[in-house]
Amino acid sequence: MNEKQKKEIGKFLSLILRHSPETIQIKLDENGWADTAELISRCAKRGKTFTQEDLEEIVRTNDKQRYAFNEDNTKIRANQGHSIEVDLALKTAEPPEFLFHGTVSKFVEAIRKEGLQKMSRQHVHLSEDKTTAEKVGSRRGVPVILTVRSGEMHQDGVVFYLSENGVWLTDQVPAKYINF
Ligand code: HQG
Repeated sequence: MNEKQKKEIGKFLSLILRHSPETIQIKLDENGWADTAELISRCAKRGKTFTQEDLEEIVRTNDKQRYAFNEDNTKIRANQGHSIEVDLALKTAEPPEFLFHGTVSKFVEAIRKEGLQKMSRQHVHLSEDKTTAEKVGSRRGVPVILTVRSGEMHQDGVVFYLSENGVWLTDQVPAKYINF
């Protein structure tokens, strides 16, 4: 499996495991897990052919560690980024003083008014470093980086979660905690 194929399968896995498992008529359990063997066979029926070993390589080498197996590799799920409701049993954590969010200028006015909202996902996604936030923003155009005063939010009682792959998540960020 070459890099291009790995990327293509990875994107398909994100679609299935985060947004629409019904695309291949698979069911995720309440914690977001899909049965690995069933995933492989249902993907194959849709022309996305890969083996268990391919999948293990994708999970191991994915640039953002987007997916995880259970202890015996019989189940797989996405570590974060879901739009469907799943209980990831996310761990709460104390955030650093500042976290970053990459967006684009056309959203800034709304963010000034409403703060950062989770939109179609389960959480607002924040990064620990500006470079990552820049990459996130670049998906939509010229990135605009917002600085979130997460330490202050935490002091005020707002809960933060840290996903298995190091993404900071929270329910919303009121505008008063954002440095534009
Ligand atoms: C914006 C990728 C208007 C927000 C990335 C963003 C990330 C508002 C967009 C992960 C708003 C939502 C998540 C408001 C927020 N008014 N626009 N009040 N509040 N927005 O994709 O953070 O590569 O759901 O700025 O790397 O861009 O897929 O969130 O532009 O970690 O693993 O609404 O997805 O990860 O977009 O990206 P998204 P995001 P993967």
